[in-house]
Amino acid sequence: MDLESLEKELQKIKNSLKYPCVAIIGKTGAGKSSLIKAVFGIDTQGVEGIKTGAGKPQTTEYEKYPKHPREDKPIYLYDSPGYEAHKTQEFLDKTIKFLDERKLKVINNNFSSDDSIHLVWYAVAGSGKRFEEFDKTIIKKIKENKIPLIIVLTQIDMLKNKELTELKTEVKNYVDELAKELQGTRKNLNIEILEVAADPHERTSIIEKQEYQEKLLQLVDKSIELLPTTYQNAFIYSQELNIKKKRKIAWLFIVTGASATFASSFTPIPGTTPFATFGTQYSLFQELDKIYSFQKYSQEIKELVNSIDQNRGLVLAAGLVLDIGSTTFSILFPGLFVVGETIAGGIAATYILNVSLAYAKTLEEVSLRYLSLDVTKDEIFKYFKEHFKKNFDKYNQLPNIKGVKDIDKIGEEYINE
Ligand SMILES: Nc1nc2c(ncn2[C@@H]2O[C@H](COP(=O)(O)OP(=O)(O)O)[C@@H](O)[C@H]2O)c(=O)[nH]1
Ligand SMILES: [Mg+2]
Repeated sequence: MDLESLEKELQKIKNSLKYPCVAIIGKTGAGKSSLIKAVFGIDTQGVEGIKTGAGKPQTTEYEKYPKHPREDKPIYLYDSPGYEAHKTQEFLDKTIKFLDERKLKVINNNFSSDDSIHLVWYAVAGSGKRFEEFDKTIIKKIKENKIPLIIVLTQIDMLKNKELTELKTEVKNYVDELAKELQGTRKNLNIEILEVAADPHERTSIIEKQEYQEKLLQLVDKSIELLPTTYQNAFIYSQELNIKKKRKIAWLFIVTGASATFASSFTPIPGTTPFATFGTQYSLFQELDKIYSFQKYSQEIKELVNSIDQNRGLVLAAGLVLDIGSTTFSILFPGLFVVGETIAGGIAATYILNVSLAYAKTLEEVSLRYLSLDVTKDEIFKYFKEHFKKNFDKYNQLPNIKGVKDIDKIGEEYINE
């Protein structure tokens, strides 16, 4: 397999992901940065483009973050600028201007992507316990500009049940009033009201934490639903809470790797060409690492790969790196040394499919298990190894690939598993 052409193919997939633009608007201290951190794992404190929080220089303008597209998170975020309590009017003016400059343009029934905002999360601070006039003004503007909107009641762990109910009722009443004014309904105007606690206080019980996690997941799912279809995949890729939905994205990359391998008829004969297949595998793994936000561990896996004696080939490579017995490989490819050219691509593709499905599935399991827990790297690696082995054995049962249709079928089963 020609590594360069595979990388080109993988790049094409990445280029096909259209970056959604999500604006997170709300008062200073409403919990916007905490929300961004919880959903996307992006730390905006002190990062280029977004500087808010106590003691940090505050930007006074809406700034797109990041300034340049990032490969590991295909998304753009706008965090509304921080402002001092008495400068409400200034904040309001800036926000209205911002919304007008970037309203979602509908051209021939298609949404144009240039500089428009595809979704707003409007944060209403639970801690403030108040839904204010300027909140209403901004929300109205968002809807006049036809931007899908989720009103997010934040920091709900700081509210008593009664207070939360009151705040919710107040917001709902306003939205209904607005819907009437704009001659629509909450539903067809694409307005949702959700509640979260992105960074609950330390005394929160584990059960409550899980409930809050569930609420954040609802925010993610609603966001996907409200986004124009073409931006959904990149959003799924970028968020870190709905892990299962990522399978669809992982498959886009896996199928590319498998198909390219199939087409190239490359034969992964142990002892002769291990690194070519490893190249395919490694490029794919790197892409999968990003989808599951596992990049910080890529290096370690790479070091394992590099430590392998090249001459001992794939059998040992697979065995050493990922702790699989070498027999697995000979069972997978019994006729390896006698097959003709035409089946060769099938064998290579079967191997790539097997190993990358096992890898993606393992990342999924690791992510689900450690989603909201603080665990050590060693624990993650231990869990990873065990599960990879199990998954490799499982996908090893897949029939050998004889054509591209076989690959599609495996994909369908994997996504719906
Ligand atoms: N109790 C509680 N505190 C929160 C929550 N979310 C954020 N905070 C705290 O509220 C403060 C402001 O949050 P931040 O995300 O910086 O707000 P921003 O100014 O809107 O970006 C910080 O001290 C956070 O730790 C939450 O869900 N519960
Ligand atoms: Mg902030």
